Amino acid sequence: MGYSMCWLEYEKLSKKEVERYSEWFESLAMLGDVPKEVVEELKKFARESLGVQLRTFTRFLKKKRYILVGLLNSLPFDLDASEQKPEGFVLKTLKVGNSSVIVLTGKTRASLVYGTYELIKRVRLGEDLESLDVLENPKVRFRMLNHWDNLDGSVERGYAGNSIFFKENEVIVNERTKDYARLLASIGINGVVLNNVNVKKKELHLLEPAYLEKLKKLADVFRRYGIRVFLSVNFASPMHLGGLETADPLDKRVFEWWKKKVEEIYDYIPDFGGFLVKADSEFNPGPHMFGRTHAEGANMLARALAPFEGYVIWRAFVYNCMQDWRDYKTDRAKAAYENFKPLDGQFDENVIVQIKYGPMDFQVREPVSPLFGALERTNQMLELQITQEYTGQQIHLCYLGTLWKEILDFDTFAKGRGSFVKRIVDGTIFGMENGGIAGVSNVGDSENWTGHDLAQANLYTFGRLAWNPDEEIEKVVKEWIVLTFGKKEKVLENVSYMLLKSHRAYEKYTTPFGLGWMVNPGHHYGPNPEGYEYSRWGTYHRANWEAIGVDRTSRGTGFTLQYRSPWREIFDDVNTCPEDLILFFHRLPYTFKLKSGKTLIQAMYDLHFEGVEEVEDFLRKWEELEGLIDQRVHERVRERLRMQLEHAKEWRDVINTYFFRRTGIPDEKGRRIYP
Ligand code: GCV
Repeated sequence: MGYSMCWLEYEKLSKKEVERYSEWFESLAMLGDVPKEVVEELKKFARESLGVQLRTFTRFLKKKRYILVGLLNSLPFDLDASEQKPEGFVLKTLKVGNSSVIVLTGKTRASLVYGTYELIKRVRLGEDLESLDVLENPKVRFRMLNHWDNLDGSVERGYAGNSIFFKENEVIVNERTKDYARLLASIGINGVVLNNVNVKKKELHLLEPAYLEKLKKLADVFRRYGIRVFLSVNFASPMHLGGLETADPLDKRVFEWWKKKVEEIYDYIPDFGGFLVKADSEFNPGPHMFGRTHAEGANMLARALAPFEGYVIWRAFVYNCMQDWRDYKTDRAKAAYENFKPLDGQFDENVIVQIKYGPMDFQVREPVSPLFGALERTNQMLELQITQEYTGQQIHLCYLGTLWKEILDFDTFAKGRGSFVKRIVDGTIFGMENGGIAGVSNVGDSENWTGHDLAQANLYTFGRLAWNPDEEIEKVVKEWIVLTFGKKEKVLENVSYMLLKSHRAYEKYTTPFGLGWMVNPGHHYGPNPEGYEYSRWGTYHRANWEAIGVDRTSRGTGFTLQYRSPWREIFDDVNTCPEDLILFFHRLPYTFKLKSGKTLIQAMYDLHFEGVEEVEDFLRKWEELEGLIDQRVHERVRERLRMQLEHAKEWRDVINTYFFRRTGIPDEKGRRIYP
């Protein structure tokens, strides 16, 4: 096969487990229309993990134990389904005559697929099946992966090989496509954007019949697993493809062109999800070019898609990327709010505004974007970056679940206490039901899909949190480890330790205190304290000999004023601002005293030394697992951890040296810093 199946490798279970579970998996009763994917998956698991052949029947059985699958309306008995949403499933162990039956049911094909993976997962985690009573609904409507894949097979910000969808301008549909769909369905993903948001010349043609025909084949595979496909589109497509001299959203000819195009797409892909649009952003065309608003642009596309239940996902990543570094008034952090807040209430129902988690761009730490909670009458989708552009590019171990959890749990106070980001994207706070969570995919055609084997945990966690943002992160981590490496106590202990500490460690040895950005321009790997200091991207820290940071308070750029109370006051005041964001919001002298009593500069030095020590610790913990984990995986990860350690030292020394040379303030502990 040439690639692993990540958390879906069905390894043989122990003898005791086989005894405990196999009877269930000998017989499957199917009532009505049961997707073949469900049967295939159950058979595969029964065979590979339990060593039994699952036999299928289309009636009730006399067996002591068996599984019964059917859509809710095919079941002859009444299960209270009032709480069940279209994608939700029920898993219930019932007594039927003398039999004990695990009933898996739901309202749609997708619900049965989700329930199948849940049942298998429970067995692999060693859970009880005798008294199942599960009703699970996804909390979030759109659970999406955004691929930044290009037709030539390259992946923008991809660190796991080439695209699994495209190669040399061809669309790839093969066994791996199906396996990818299986992986995604097993974590509840229901939408995939196939191509990069930067839609360049070649990718424009994805909207043409020659490509649509091939994309149809991809969509046919995904559909069977409950996943709709979406495309990123270039707003100026009517000009490039349709020969119009304008793409003005209010021009009738433009709308007609899109309408026709959309009809054509749905001829090929009847459940096509819709468009993702990066407009007026980083040189991509958009409605501003024609003097129109983002709402006018998005709604025009939305009206073409509405008859087919298609959606427009419109990115809020809009800012001036031609800033002059000498300009102290413009603050990039303010841009998304300034562009979109005034449009609240103007977007159609099938438009979703996709907002990056922070106001800048996927840094290791940023405050949560103030746009969440500011938009009250707009569908909102949270955008996370699973691919590790600024978080170590899948060379560094950087588990992102802990960060994502903090973001989802952030209380915007939009409608008083409890207005968490997760409650906004799940529609609870403002009743906007078409919300979602999108993650920029970290997948490529490498053997382990994600480059770093442990980066699979990020993909897994993303799906689990998108399905249920209330899930406890420790539980998700444990699940992933057991499903991936089995139940060995030591593996569980060491790997969860490593994962749970890794984001903070990365933050410590790179850019703590919300600084961000001190990376090499372009590829964004490795330290470069002034790499973005004199450029046009609006990402400055303005360090001089006595102070560092941008004053984003009400006395400075005013960014804090975009937050609701009490955050605006909390962030505004240096005494209450969370210290891990203190340099995002404040400009401070290096001698500023932190709550610990340390000066900022000393804390900066300390964190950098600590961060490297933590990576040494990760490496030790991993070494201890030799012989307990598949040898090839063990070697691959060890190799990456060694590189991480080297590169973490580079970060430590470059950043510490930079600050020492700026300030002349020595490390109190006398450690080596290069003068
Ligand atoms: C796809 C950052 C990345 C770009 C990316 C952009 C975006 O600027 O560096 O590669 O483009 O974000 O999210 O649109």
